[in-house]
Amino acid sequence: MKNYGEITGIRYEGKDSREPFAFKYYNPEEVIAGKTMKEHLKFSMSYWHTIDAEGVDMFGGPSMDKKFGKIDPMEMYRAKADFAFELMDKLGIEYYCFHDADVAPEGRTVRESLENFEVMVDYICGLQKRHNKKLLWATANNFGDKKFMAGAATSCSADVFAVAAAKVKSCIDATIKLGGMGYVFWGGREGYETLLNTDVALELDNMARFLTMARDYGRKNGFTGDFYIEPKPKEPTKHQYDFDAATCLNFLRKYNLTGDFKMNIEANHATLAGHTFQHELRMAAVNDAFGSIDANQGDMLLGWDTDQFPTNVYDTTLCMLEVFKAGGFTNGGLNFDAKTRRPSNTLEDILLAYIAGMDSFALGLRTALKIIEDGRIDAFVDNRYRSYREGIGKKIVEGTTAFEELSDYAMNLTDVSVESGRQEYLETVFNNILFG
Ligand code: XLS
Ligand code: NI
Ligand code: NI
Repeated sequence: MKNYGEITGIRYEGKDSREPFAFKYYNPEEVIAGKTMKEHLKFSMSYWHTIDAEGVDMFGGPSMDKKFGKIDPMEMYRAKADFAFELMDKLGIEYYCFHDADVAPEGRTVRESLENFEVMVDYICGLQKRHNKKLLWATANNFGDKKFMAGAATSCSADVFAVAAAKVKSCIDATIKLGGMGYVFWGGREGYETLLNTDVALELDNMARFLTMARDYGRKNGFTGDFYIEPKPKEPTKHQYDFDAATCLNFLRKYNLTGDFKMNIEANHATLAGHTFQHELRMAAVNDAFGSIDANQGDMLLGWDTDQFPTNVYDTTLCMLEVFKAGGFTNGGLNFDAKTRRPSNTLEDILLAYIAGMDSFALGLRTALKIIEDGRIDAFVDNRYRSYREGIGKKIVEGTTAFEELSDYAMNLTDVSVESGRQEYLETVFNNILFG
């Protein structure tokens, strides 16, 4: 196999190619359903997993070295940034996402860290222009440092709340400077372990105060993109406040934050919440909050966030169907919040992992379109609800009936029956479309 340095760019070679460093299904410039594949999919690189994570887990240290031979922290982060943009070039990825802590070294004080961050944002701004890349979204790492051990916006300490605000403020500034169209809030440690030490009412109110101030700051300073909440049910805390899309939407409604905030749905978080990926996407979409996607997959036998590169074509197909139903991406995209397995520890593995994820989503895009074009599944659903298009059903939908009339109607019914849902049949239709 070639080594990383020899690989200039990953090209589309089609499904019969045996070249590991080539796309089999992702043909970026190919136009399908009115847009290029690149425009449909809007792939993004996650800085934290790709550029920083070195394979550390609970049982062992790094299995990779991403220090690029540097010792001076600022020099190291510049080398990381150079590598990041070179990697995006090789893969033909247009977008990227980062946390403040991914792109700059921590200083000894809050001030020093923010200054390092600002310097690095300028450096990245230059790279972004030279390499013609775009920031999909940024976020603040308000969970890693020990000061965030009891949360950030939901910490018991007002000083920590203020530090979190300072970090989000500078990340919003960076997002504006870099022309980013999204800003993510993943709850990090916003949640709790036990009610014996927790004032849930105050913590939730404070989280809303924090998000409201962030929204106001962003809008005042010219941020016109979307704010996203990324739901996750557990990990690191036992009860994460942003459990799933429905929980987040309820929170946003209670505190009048809908409109500015949409969902960033992560596949692995959906399954941790006991939902399917497509369920979470649909819940977001039907509540006008479909935003962006953290594309990865979990392992159904493991109960944690394994953040694997997505290779399950059923899931990518169902995901892309939801993306189409939601009208496609506007400010959002498909961010690979995914990392190679610890033993896949070479630079080539990073390329191969992205190729796997991008090809799986390209396949998902192609198969989702086949399902839409075939039309059998949509027609089935449409027909299943036809009773709401006539008679009493029409009146229910139009809001022109009431319990008195419904009761009279019901009492005159002699036979009440429901048609079969035909799930197994529909599953074979699905397979038939996918595999011919
Ligand atoms: C962690 C989250 C995180 C967010 C960004 O589980 O997925 O990586 O995407 O903070
Ligand atoms: Ni994520
Ligand atoms: Ni995750």
